[in-house]
Amino acid sequence: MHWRIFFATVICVNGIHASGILYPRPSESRETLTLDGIWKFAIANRTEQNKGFKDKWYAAPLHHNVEVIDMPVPSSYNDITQDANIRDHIGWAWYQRDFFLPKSWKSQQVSIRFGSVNYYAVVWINGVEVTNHSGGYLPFEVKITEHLKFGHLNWITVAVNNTLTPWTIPQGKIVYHNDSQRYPAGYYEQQYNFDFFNFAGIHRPVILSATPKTYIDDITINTTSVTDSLGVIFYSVELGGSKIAAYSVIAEIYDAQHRLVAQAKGLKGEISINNPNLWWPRGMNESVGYLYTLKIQLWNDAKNVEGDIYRLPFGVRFIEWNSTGVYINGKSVYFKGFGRHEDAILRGRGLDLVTLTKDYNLMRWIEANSFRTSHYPYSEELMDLADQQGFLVIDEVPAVGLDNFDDELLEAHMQTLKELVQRDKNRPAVVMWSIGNEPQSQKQVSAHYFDTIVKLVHRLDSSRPVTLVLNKPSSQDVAAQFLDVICINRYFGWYSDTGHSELITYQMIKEVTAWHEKHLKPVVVTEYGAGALAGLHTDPPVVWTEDYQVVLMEQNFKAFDQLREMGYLIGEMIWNFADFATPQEYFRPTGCMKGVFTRERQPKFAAHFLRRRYAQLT
Ligand code: BDP
Repeated sequence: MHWRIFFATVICVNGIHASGILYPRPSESRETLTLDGIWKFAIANRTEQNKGFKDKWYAAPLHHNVEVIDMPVPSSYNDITQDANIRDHIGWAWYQRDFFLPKSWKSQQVSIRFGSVNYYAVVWINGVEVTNHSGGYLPFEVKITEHLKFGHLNWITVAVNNTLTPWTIPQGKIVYHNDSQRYPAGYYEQQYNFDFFNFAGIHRPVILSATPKTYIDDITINTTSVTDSLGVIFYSVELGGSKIAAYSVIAEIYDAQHRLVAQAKGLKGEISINNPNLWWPRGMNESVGYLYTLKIQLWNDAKNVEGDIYRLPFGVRFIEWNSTGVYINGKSVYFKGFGRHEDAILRGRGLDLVTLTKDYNLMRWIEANSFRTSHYPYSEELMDLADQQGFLVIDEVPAVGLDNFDDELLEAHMQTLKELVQRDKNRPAVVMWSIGNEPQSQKQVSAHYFDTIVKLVHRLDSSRPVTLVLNKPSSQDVAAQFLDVICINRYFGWYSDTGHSELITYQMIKEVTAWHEKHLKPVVVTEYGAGALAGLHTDPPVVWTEDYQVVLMEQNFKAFDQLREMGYLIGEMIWNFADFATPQEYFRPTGCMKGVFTRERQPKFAAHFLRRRYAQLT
């Protein structure tokens, strides 16, 4: 058997998102209906992975074909039951539920949108396949009007497959064990090149939305210049539907008090805002995270009636970068923040508004100003709060630990970046795109690969710098030459010279200096840290204690202070914000314990120590 068998029935549709992926927001012309809630669920048997397709589980109520259990959406399915087979499942899982539609939607165009499904998804409405998507952390949407029934029950079925291969982003492989002394015939496991648990399922909201038949498909907004007295923005709108020519476009800008401050007509153009309230990140100005609203309205001139309306929040802020740093509205930025995970107890990677809100409260308490979406795009609900609360975000795709660089992988990687930029291009919080984490960037073939990727991202969005998070020695790496900003992960005193905290300051200074001298580019240390079991103490400190975690931080801070003074370093992000789930390993006691908060979001001593530092860093 070959790994491809697992998703033999999936045809990967590249370019599915050439069109817009605006978040479904109700307006005078738009309505939404959530399909979140309890769905019916079953996993496919390990030895009969394709049975659901063969027996058409999507064509009838799921319980007619297989024993079902209840499964909350959104959530990962892994930690919901007592069953280790479900936790560790590899391959197809099936979800199904029913729904009714309001009659008023009959004359509208109806779409369904998934915030994210990890990794492959196939979707059927009333037994008809309507779309499929590959890539676990980004939204996809499809129009389903013609497949819907009004006045009758509708059925939706989703098949989800979490198998990772050498050509998925991130990569993984299915390994068959042929040693019959140790493994029964046909035994296989999923292996992957990263340490976070590969949670699976319908992870983010499922939303039905109704829009007029001629509709606003996409909006792009960019700040082109700012001064104290004038902010200039450029907007453009894409329309969808059959009668586009009958409509004209009105663009209006409202301030946070809902006052109209500027307007324009047409599909695209420049709009000037007098005395703008700029969008500032935390700690750089008294005004933080100021958002305007761009209201786009269609108008049917012949009939003199209004058409579709969409309201998009946006910030007026301008990014520049050069060899010395990244600048927001002309002021240089120092990133003080975190590498993180979307990882919630029981929900796994499923959207959890409680954990999400608590995390922002903790990040504000500790006086951080930034985070990286390590190692995949986070939910739109989470990103909305970054915009509102003025956090700087390094927005990363799930290209973690890449170790071969062929054209098929390049294609998948580019598709992920297109989808990420399409989703997040209008967010003021996003100040840098990260094209991946810790690739084998010492391999010569990766040079052409990353050159191609960086050029693509610059083409997709020229308004933000591009980075890649590196962990190979600067003398061997071939990717940094293409980047605007260099990000590095370094675990001195932990993965190397374990326990030798006296070497950390020296090694970190040498390391960052080497990168800067080779490339003359600003450097962010995006990961450093030590595992610490909450409550474990020794003196003198040894690894795994809270005491050693703090000593390691202290030694890194000494290096950061000097490097900042030298003008090399523009940020420090500790690994990790909170402890998180990993696959089972004898060196990971239930997870990665490098959090400054526990997985329950309680502070380790490190959190208090970090808070003192972040409070004094400006
Ligand atoms: C780094 C990875 C990160 C891991 C960390 C660790 O980027 O995802 O969690 O190591 O091992 O190399 O703690």
